[in-house]
Amino acid sequence: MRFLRKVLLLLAALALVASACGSDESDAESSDSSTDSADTAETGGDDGVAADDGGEADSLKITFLPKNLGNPYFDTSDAGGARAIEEFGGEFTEVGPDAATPDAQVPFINTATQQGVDALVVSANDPNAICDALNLARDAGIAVVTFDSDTDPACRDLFINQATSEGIARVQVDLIAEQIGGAGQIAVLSASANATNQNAWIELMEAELEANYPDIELVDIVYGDDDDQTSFDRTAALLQTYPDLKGIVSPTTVGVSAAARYLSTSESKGEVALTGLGTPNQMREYVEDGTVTAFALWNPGDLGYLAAYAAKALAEGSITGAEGDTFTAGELGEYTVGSGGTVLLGDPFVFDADNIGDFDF
Ligand code: RAM
Repeated sequence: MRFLRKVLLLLAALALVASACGSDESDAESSDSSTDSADTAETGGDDGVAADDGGEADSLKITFLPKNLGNPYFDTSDAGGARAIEEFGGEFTEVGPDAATPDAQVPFINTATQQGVDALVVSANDPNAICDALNLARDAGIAVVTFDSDTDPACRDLFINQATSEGIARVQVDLIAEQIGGAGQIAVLSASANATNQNAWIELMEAELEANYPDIELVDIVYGDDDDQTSFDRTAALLQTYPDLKGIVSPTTVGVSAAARYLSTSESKGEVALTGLGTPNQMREYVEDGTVTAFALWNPGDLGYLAAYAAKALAEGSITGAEGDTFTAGELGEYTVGSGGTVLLGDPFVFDADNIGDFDF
């Protein structure tokens, strides 16, 4: 099997070289914040891959690829992944682009494929742009897990979903409705225009508004690209363009914290409500100063932790990603693969002034 794997890796590497020739992608901008596992990775030979019989791996090499680096949400989720990988004695690496653009992740996937890692854990910036690269990785025997933001399901083995999309949409709509008294104009400040997760949530938010809140009008959806300054500027522009705006929903931790920072020193503080998906540490000061009353999220650390254990189970061959497969995710316990190759972490959680002090992430 090792020979077969090496042949597959070689073929994949050749295919990558061929595809790189026709692409303007470059590794020049690559960032790698690996926990420096390279030494151990090499001294153990190139088959940290587990036995095909599902036995324990000596040292599984698992690479986390977030939407972008420098985003505290992914710092927390990837730290959860690193903790899990340390628990089971694998090697954690984190790589990623600076900007959350559709195909910025492709060179990182290709590099991981050439390196012959055992598993890739990816939050996709685009449902299709990274598909071919992911499938090349899979052809080379690498387990591909998406978490947080999925690709086309045909390009991965499992998606680790933070909460149901319906639940994430509903909690944000209910929060903004409550905060603006059930009527008036609202806008959405999203992440990047192609983000699979935000787009799924926005579509369901629109349906939820239509079904249950006829007096709320969604006047605009703008994109801050999960970039702090862009999100800050988009917030300013929204307030200027829509003087009657009652509220903003930002389903991204980068967007909601940048919008809160803008609002907190503007005339609109307390006049324009803001909610969405945020981390307690980024939102704390805005809850304390009254800019924001409540927002939602899940535990990103648990999400990364669960994704790492799912990657381990796939790489070891103890699951294939089929519906009904079960695996144990360390201290989080047992999980079952649901339909469409997804594993659900749990329910979204609402943070407010009463409970935010209990959280530190
Ligand atoms: C940002 C990213 C991420 C999303 C969170 C809520 O950090 O867009 O994908 O899940 O917000």
